[in-house]
Amino acid sequence: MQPNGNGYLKHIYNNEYNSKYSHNIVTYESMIYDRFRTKEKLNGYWNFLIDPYDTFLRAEWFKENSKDKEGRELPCDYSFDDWERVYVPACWNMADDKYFYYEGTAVYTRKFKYLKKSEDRVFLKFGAVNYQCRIFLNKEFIAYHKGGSTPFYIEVTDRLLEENRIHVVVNNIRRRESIPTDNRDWFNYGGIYRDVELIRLPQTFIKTFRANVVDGTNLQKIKISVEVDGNNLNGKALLTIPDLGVKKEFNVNNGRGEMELKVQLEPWSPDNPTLYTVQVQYGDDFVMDKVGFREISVKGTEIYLNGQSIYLKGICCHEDSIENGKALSEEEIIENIKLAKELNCNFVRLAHYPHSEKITEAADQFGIMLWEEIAVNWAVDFDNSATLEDAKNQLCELMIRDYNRASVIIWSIGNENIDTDARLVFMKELVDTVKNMDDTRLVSAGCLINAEKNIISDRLIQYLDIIGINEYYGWYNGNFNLLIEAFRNSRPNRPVILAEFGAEALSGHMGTIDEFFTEDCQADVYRKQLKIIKDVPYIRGISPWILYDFRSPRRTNQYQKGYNLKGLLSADKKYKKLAYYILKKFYNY
Ligand code: GCB
Repeated sequence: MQPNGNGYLKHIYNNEYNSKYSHNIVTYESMIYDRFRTKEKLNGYWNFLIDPYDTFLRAEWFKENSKDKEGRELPCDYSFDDWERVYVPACWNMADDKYFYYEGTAVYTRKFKYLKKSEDRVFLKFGAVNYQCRIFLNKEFIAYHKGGSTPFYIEVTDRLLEENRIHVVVNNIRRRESIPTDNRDWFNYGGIYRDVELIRLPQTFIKTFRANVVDGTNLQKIKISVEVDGNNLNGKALLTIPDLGVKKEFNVNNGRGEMELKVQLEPWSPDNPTLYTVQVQYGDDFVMDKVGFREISVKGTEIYLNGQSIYLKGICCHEDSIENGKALSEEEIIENIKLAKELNCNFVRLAHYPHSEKITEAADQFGIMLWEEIAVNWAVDFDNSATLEDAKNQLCELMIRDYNRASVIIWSIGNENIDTDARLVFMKELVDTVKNMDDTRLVSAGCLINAEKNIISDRLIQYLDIIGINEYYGWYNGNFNLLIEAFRNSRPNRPVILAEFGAEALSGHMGTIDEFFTEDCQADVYRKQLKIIKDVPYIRGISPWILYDFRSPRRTNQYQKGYNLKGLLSADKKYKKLAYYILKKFYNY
């Protein structure tokens, strides 16, 4: 093929096409408080195409050039409206068997109408797109986002027409330098799998809105703070909390305002998950949230909720579903929280990446404490400064999204990384990022026992509030005596949570305790683990691995068939394995 005279085919010689679309980066800085705001959903059927050669980007299809310089019609390699239609939000892997293992680029497109009303500004929100995402609106490249599990926002005020065409170019290739890195023990779903929405706002609007207890005040004082964006950065905001009889004004200066006030409140706790409606009016803008107020802290090896020592009775959970992949329905999300409650849990570890904000809202409502995590999992490219920036950005996006959720008590900055110098520097930056942005929660990470010395000695621990330990005695290591010794050898000066332990079992597969993949073997591991754990005074919580079986392409034996079977329930959540009842009983005290 020869490039023709006017250069229409020039792109086939251009391998630098990616760098053309690596600016317009959207980060946590452009996030907007949006819970309970009126939104217009752009969910529904979109046209969809897998584009393994990146032809959309290379040939700039978004420009819809149909003529050459002399005005002659050119043949066209796409017809957007005839592409297959898939539902958004969803994972493409679940749309059709032919996409199940697809990793690469895919293009989504649709048209939508926009009728200007009284609003002054308009923002486009994506709840989550895995992993890289480039947005083109009305033939222009407008945004680039990295990170597969957190929301991002783009102002489109001056770009919207009455009739609009949007293209979303998604790429879910696993990369060494990404967060998560290329290797992991879960399925790499792709696509736009959380809501796409338009948000209309006044010229000056409330960009961030936070409500929390002031630490160390015995729940006597709360703090409300806002950040305002727009022309009118000085004025008075009105705070209303009807159930506390609060109606008070506070000043906003240079776009920032905050107020601390004395209150007498019912603290939020798993047994009594009280939520208050908190509202703020500023100029033409109004925001509200349903907020639980609680204090979480550590002292010595104890964890305190509202001043009382607690034990975290937890379970880990992936965001996975047989039918919907990562795009859980609201019913499935609530079901997961209810299943944890039924297991007598007060705590869930949301592994290993940010789950939907809807589960944090459900946890607030039903009373479950949460551990939220970013996917700094396994062998991350710790020497790479771009990887660190990506991790920090995802962490900030998560913290900003869920700041008002009382249920979230722990930010986890990673899972099972080897204790190297580069990793320590990287993780210290993440700890500092948390401490700068949110001092109302605890920091942790899933760490490993030092196998050589058989002791808890990961250097990261010095920076954490709570030590998370993952260990698989009874499964990857059969010698339980080593576990007893490891706990005996260790003298942590802060609380430990066993953030993972477990064993695999195929639902209904019975046998002896010595036969791998039987329910009996899994149950025996739980029995032995719990017997050891309960006598270790510094262990202040556990979250065994895992609530229900989940997809993982690494798991290929005759029982697994593409699933990690360490669930207490089967993947469809209909069957409870023997170990489920053991843990449920252990928690029932
Ligand atoms: C782990 C990992 C988790 C795996 C689990 C397992 O330690 O944190 O991602 O799925 O073990 O089943 O091996």
